[in-house]
Amino acid sequence: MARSPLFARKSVDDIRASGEAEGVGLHKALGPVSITAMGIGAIIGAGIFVLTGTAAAQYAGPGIMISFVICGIACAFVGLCYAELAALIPVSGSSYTYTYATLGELFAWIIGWDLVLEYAVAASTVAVGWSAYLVRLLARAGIGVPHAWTMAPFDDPVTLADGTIVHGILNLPAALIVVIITALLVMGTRESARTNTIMVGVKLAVVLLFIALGVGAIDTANWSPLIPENHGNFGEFGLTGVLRGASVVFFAFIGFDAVSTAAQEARNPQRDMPIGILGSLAICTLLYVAVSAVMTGLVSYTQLNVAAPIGLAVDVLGLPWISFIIDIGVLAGLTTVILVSLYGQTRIFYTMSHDGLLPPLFAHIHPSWRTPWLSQIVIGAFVAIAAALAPLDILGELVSIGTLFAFMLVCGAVIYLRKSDADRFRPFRVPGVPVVPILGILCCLGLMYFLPLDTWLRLIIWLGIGLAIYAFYGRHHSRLRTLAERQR
Ligand code: ALA
Repeated sequence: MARSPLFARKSVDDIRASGEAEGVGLHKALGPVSITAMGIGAIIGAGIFVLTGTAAAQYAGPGIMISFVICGIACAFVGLCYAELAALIPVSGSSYTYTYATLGELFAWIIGWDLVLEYAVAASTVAVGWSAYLVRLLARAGIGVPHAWTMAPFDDPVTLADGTIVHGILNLPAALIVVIITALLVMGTRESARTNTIMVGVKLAVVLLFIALGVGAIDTANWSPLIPENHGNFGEFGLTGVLRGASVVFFAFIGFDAVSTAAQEARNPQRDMPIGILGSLAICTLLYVAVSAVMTGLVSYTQLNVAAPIGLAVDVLGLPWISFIIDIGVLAGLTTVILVSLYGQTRIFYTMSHDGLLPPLFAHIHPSWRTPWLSQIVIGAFVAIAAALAPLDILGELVSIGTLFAFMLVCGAVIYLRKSDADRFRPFRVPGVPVVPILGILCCLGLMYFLPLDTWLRLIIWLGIGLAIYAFYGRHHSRLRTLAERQR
C-alpha cells in the first residue's frame, strides 16, 4: 500500500549516504574521552546549579536525591535507545533524523519543531540561571544591579529588606549573555573539542569541590524527614512530590542525547557513541545524587527556593573565597551549556532546511566565517527575548516536556527499525527489545504526567503553531515530496 506523502520516510540508506556526503569535510577528531566530555559539557548546567533548589523547596524536600535516582533510571532506558540509533545512523540531526526514518515526514517535522524547546528554550533557561549567578558575583564585588533589571516582568515580585516591592522589567544579563555567545558563534568561534574538555574540567572540578567541602559540614537533621509529609495537594511533598521533583529536575539530564549530533565527527562512532552517551549519563547521575544530598544536608530545603542554591549552600561553609571560585566555575559551566545549545539548534535547523522543511535562510553559510550566521542571529534573537521576558520555572518545564516527548519517539524508533530494518548490522543493540524501549516510553510518560497542566497546554500550543507552519511552508517545500512527485 502506498504511503501518504505526509508519512513518507527517508530510508536508512539514504540518510547514511547524505550524511556521509555532508560530512566529507568534517574532521573526525573525536574519541571516547572527548565525546564523553562533550556529553558532560552539555548535561551539567542550570538543572543542578539552579532548578534543584526550587524542586527541593517546593516539591520533594531532601527526597530530591530520590528524584535524581528516578530520573537517572528513566534516562538510562532512553540512553540505551539513543546509543543504538546513534551507532546505526551516525549522522547529525539526532531524533529528528531517526523520526524521518521511522514515522515519516510529518512526525519528523513535529520532532524538529519540538527540539526547539530542547535546544533554544533550554538556552534561555540556562541564561536566566547564568544571570542569577552573575548578580551574586557582582554583589560580592560590591556592585549592585537593580532588581527590576534582573527579573522577567512575569516573575513573582520580590520584597526588599526595606519593604519595597519590586516588579521585574527585563532580565538584562540573561539577554546579554545570549547576545554575546551568539556574536561569537556567528563569527566562527566554535567550541573545539579541546576547549570543551577544559571547560568541562572546570565544571567538574567545581562540582567535586562542592561535594568534598560540603560533605563534612552536613547537618543530618536537615535530611529528616527525607520525604516531608504531603501538604494535602498533589505533588507538594510526599511520594507525589518526589515524582514531581523528578519531572522538574529531569531538565538536569537533558544533553546526553546531544552527543548523537557529533556522530559524524567521531573516529569510531559505532563504538564511541554508546560509550559517550551512557558514560556521560552514568557519571552525571552519580554527581547529581551526591550534590543534591550535600545541598539539602547543608541548608534546610525550605530555604532553597532561590535561583543560586549551590551558592547559598556554599555560603553556609563561611569560606568566601571558595564561594567566589564556585560562582565563577558555575558561570563558566552555564556558559558552555548555552553555547552548545545555541550551536546544536542551528545544526538541527540546518538539516531541516536542507530537507526543505524550513526556509533556505537556515542553511545559508557565511562565505568567510563559514557559519550559519543568519540562522544563528535569528535563533539568538528569539532566545535572548525569551530569556529577558519569561520566568525560569515556566521555561524549564517547557524544555522538559518537549524533550520527554522527543525521547518517547526515539524509544519507539528502536522498536520500529528492529522490524523495518531487521537484518541491518547494529554495532550496539539495546538489550531486551521491546521491553527496554517500552519502559523508556512509560518512564517518559510518567515524568510528563507529573509536570503541571499548564506545561501540557503550552506544549500543545507550541506543537499547534508548528503544525500550522508545516501546513503553510514545509508541506509545499519538502525535498522528499518534490522528488517523489517528479518520479511519478
Ligand atoms: N542539562 C542542561 C542543564 O541542566 C540542559 O543546564
